Amino acid sequence: MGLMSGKKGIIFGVSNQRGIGYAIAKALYDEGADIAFTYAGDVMKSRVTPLAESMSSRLITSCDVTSDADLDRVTAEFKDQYGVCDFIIHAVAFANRTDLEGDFSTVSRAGWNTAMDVSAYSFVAIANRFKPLLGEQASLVALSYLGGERSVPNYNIMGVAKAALEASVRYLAAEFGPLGARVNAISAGPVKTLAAKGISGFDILLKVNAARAPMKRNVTLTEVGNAGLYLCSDLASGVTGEVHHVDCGYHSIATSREDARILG
Ligand code: 0WE
Repeated sequence: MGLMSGKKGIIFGVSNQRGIGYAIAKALYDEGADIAFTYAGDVMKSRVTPLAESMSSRLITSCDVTSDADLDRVTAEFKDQYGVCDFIIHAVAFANRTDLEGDFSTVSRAGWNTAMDVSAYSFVAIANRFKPLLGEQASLVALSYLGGERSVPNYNIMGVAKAALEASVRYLAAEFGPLGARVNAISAGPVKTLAAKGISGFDILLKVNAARAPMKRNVTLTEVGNAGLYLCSDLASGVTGEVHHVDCGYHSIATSREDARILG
């Protein structure tokens, strides 16, 4: 009996085999979960479909999370196909490339709104629509990053969006708790995924994180996937409103031994 056997849910934001969304989906699938997948656009359709089929998915559908009509349709499709929803994974984020470099204060109103809409509001909009479908011990999980709590060079508007996402996790946890549903976030350390491709300074960021983290390395996709499995499973039945760091301990240090040595 797998940890997720008999549980049905949906994942937003799988992009390819090297992403965090896929890593979580795989960890859930390997424990018996029945997973619906959404993709944004035709390029993603061709990438996500074989991955979803490899997990015998019963629903693979398009979803632009900035479209209320799409969210309504996807919710209806899920209800028709599965009836009850036991878990929701939100692994969606987007900011304009130009807003992920240079000075934070140059962000435009439109750039701010895009990042907040795709990366934070969408989680709340999905949670609201799926609320009537949630099973008795449902679990909602969003993906965050330390840049939502502290400034990280170039993360800029995405940091503001992750702060909003993490606050939304707490408000949703308060609202959904009485229904028996839990709402949490995973704050993953940096991982070299499609979402990180071409981001200026990302390789340096990976080096800095590995050098300073208590575990002296970066987190793996499998580790983030397993954390997603834990939060979705009944092993985490007492956990809600939490931002769970899966980052080899990087968030927990202020000054590393290396910093002290270099500057001392
Ligand atoms: O949340 C993220 C990245 C999300 C993301 C990625 C892109 C790349 C392509 C959002 N929007 C876009 N827009 C694009 O056009 N991460 C946690 C990964 C990440 O991104 C960074 C980081 C880290 C870490 C950007 C700057 C600095 C650090």
